[in-house]
Amino acid sequence: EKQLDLLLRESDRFPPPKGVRLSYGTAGFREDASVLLSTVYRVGILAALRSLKTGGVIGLMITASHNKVSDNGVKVADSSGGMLTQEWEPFANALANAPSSKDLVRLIDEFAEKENILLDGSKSAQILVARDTRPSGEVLLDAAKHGIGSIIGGVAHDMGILTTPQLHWMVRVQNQGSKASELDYFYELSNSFRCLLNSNPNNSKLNDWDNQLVVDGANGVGGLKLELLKEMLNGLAIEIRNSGKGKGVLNEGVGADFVQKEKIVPCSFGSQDVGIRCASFDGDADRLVYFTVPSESSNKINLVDGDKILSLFAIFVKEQLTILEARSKDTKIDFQPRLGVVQTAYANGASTRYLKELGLEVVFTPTGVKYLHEKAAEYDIGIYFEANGHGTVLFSDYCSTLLQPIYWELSDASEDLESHKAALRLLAVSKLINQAVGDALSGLLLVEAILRHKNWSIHEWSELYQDLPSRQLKVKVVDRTAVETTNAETEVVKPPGIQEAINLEIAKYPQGRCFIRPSGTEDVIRVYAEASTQEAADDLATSVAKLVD
Ligand code: 16G
Ligand code: ZN
Repeated sequence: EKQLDLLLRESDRFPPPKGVRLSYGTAGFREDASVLLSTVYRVGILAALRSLKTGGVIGLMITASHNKVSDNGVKVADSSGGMLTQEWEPFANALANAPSSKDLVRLIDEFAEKENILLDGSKSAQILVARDTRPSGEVLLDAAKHGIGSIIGGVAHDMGILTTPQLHWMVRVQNQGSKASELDYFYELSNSFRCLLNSNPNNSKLNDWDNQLVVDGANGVGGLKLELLKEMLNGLAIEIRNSGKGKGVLNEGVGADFVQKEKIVPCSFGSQDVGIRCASFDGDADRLVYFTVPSESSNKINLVDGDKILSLFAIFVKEQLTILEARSKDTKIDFQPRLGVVQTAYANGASTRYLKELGLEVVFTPTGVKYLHEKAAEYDIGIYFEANGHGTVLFSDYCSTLLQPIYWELSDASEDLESHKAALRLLAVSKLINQAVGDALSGLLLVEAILRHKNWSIHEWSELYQDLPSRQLKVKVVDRTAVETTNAETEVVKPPGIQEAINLEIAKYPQGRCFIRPSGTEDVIRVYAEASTQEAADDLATSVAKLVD
């Protein structure tokens, strides 16, 4: 057969590396870039098959996010714009690890038959491919195109250098039948941002808004794209450092992961920034954290992490819903959306407490965007964030279809400007904030719009609650799969006895909380501890780490 011959011939050109076992982890395949050629080629095949199966456009992104510049990785955006369906992960693993071209072709043939995918070229497969700024990205992208081309009917659309969330957004929007170029993305963000500013209750004078915003672009794609978007945002003064245009190395001493884990200033920030509102992206711009530099004498920062961004978004959305609810009798539309908040065990205990005190429904999932996203999608408005800065706000179809008519009815029926503004604001948020995946660019604009709306400085925002002191450690292990957890990773079920020992440690510390989990991206067991003082959190983490060793 033509198809299988083509696959056999092409895949011979991309032999798999010896002695490397690959696994489609929480964020796709990730390794040293030098061993990834065959993997990326094979993921190209997978993306084409996925497109044939769904009948939609699929995305293929080449990035290793916050990891070092010599690493790279590949992940697939499903036709919804979200992560690849978990049902296909075992197939992804089997493909990547097939020892020979023959094995590979047999796997594909069997899988296609099982999934009823016709390999006769009768349909086309459309894949958007993109990469971050890593130098290794170019050849890897080429390998991906070869993979896509190895499926008859496979068409690769090279989108060049993008942030991961831009690619997810394009896939989602294109499958909804709308235009989805980079310019369309920038228009959507800047228009909805402007709309939010215009609906400001204080009608705050743009230029009066004294404090500057300085953004750390992690020397990556996020800084480059913000430079472009910035031009379309009049009224928001942004200074971008580590923009990706200079000499700095991607993710080296910079970026959201560094800032959040080390809690010290990134390169090119320092005493000149004391008190100023600063933000940091990760290497592919799907994470966002804020911070301030508290004093000239140290390099420590005051971190405003994903939990606080989540809290800010939740306050704002809830406020708009409350305004709408008060006027609901003015519309014939019955609108009672369920609002939910999704966190992981890494969320600072103080944030969870704060959110619950606001009367919000808070639920937990294991680490990894795919789990949080799936859970948040169960609500009419679901807000999810990992403490590390990845998150977004999801609006169900129920919401997006009702908000527009509610807005019109309210504009006719009431003099109460606030209520129809509230509907307008929620509509604008649903357009501004990326519905496919967490997005540092759109998250940044939403934070900025809400701070203006509330007339809050970063300090007022940061003081919503005080984080409990926490400590993270990692323990290198031979086999991380020996540890199994349950209850959103808060309890160990295997090996037996460990959880009881952890509980005994926790009991020694006031407000103590601690859990261990196998990393989804490295061969380590991670330890997280929280307690009323930093010393206690450190001690708790250290003693639990010893239990694992
Ligand atoms: C990946 C995940 C991130 C998670 C992290 C945990 C995605 C897109 N990214 O970067 O959400 O926080 O892994 O890493 O899902 P760990 O399992 O090594 O702790
Ligand atoms: Zn990332």
